[in-house]
Amino acid sequence: MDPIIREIYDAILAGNSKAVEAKVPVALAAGLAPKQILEEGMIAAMAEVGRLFEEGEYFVPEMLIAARAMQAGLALLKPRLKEGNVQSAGRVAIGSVLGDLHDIGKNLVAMMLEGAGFEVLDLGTNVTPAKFVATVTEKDVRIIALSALLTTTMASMKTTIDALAQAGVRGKIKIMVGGAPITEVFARQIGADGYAPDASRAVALAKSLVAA
Ligand code: B1M
Repeated sequence: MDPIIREIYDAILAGNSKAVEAKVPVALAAGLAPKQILEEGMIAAMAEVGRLFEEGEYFVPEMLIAARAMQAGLALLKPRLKEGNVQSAGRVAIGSVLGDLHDIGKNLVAMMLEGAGFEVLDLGTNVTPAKFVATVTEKDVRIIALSALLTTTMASMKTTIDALAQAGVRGKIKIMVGGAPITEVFARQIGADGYAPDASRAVALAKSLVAA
């Protein structure tokens, strides 16, 4: 691993936002690709945080401060993750489903979609099915993007899709889903139009859904 990326990785593990904010510009100035900083430094560090949590070495506070450090780094990478001169590709409403407070992956997907020219309405976390329905009814949304990180909140994705169908707006929009426990098979089972395993594939999926 590149030494600067290692420092970013270690700073996220330690939950040291200030160090992350100091090191990301150094890595960019050294010519490292934003994608490499993101994947090898930041996402890899969060995976390690998850492993340490599973092993009982980290607890919720450690996860939380690591998440804050990751968000600080993401904010600095955001301008560099955008593609240049892209035209509006459509409006996407994104949110972490009801019961789910995880937002780093959702924010990353939102950021990459914006970078690819989508207009993104970020509804935040713990978003109720009613809020998604109201957004479709009130805004000209082409895609609803649902994120879930917990096995227990996967069910909220189905509840949301069912609520959109019951409100009679399911046919107006495409629905994409993602998040660590989500699979292609699950997406099909709950009636989503597509699944993406990561943020860059979420962009490709969104493009194909608006073109369909
Ligand atoms: Co949570 N947590 N957490 N947590 N947390 C996990 C998810 C967990 C796997 C940790 C573990 O045990 N190894 C575990 C879930 C177990 C399970 O359900 N099977 C877990 C748990 C148990 C919990 C609590 C229940 C802990 C507790 O309170 N006892 C609690 C639940 C809170 C709630 O939501 N109601 C909880 C709380 C938290 C914090 C608040 C402390 C914090 C979140 C802070 C925040 O998000 N602002 C947190 C964190 C940081 C994690 C881990 C360590 C990291 C998640 C992350 O940000 N990853 C996580 C362990 C892990 O994932 N290895 C864990 C980095 C991010 C870039 O990846 O979010 O996967 P990810 O997003 C990816 C893809 O999934 C995909 O693209 C992204 C980028 O490539 N993607 C999409 C995501 N959404 C998408 C949508 C798409 C397409 C792709 O289309 C719409």
